[in-house]
Amino acid sequence: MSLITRRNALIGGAGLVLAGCDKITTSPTVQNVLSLGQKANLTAQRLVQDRNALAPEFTRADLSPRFRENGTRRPGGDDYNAMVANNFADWQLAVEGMVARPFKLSLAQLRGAPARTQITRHDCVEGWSAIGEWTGVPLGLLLRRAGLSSNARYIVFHCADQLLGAQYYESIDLVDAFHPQTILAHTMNGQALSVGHGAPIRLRVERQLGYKQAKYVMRVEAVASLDGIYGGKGGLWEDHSGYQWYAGI
Ligand SMILES: Nc1nc2c(c(=O)[nH]1)N[C@H]1C(S)=C(S)[C@@H](COP(=O)(O)O)O[C@H]1N2
Ligand SMILES: [Mo]
Repeated sequence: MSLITRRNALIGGAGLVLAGCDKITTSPTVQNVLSLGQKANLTAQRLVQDRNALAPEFTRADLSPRFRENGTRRPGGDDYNAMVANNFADWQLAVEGMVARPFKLSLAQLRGAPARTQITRHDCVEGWSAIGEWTGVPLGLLLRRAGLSSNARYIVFHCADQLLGAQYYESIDLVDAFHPQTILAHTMNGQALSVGHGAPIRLRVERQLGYKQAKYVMRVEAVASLDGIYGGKGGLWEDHSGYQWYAGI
């Protein structure tokens, strides 16, 4: 679609009418209005394009020899330990909230689902980066299967661990939720995801910083608002340390 068509669509067809009328379009006032509209449109368009752009992907030769385990390295509690002990055979991921058809999937079902593999760089706010290969189910696929409500605005990831005396959780908007590189990864560097890196599954949302990459994801919930979800700021670090909710790289 050309830029002009987009502009006309955005300003409700007025551009089409004006385009055929030299007298009006050459008047300075109308020129100003048009160029303002065009600027606003370009800004909006750039924002959307920026948000949908892919994060850089690398090759196996670029993989970091060591990928640090950060934050929780093993969730406490008998429940999690019991799940590790039987290889998450009884574990299920719940996809629920504002969806028409909530469902649960076992780890075997997730492993058998269509997957995407990507080699990306993880950037932690603490100042380290590492390149890893992630394989997992595109989140958008799960949300489509669940029939996401048109009132849903955010996807919340409920995790198995606590930090700073609070439950770890994270959230993203629908642009990131349906971004092609947003996956629930069950495999890292070709191996089942380890406990240190978030077993059985962890989020990869590649356009954002490390703390958004929720490990130990137990439940995916679609919501209309983040108000009333834990501290209300959309994530553990956002609630307790003032980190930005949108942590774009
Ligand atoms: N559930 C959970 N997810 C988490 C964390 C955590 O402590 N608990 N730490 C975050 C931070 S700050 C980073 S940098 C990455 C670290 O992932 P890694 O251990 O695979 O390097 O996970 C993020 N996701
Ligand atoms: Mo981090």
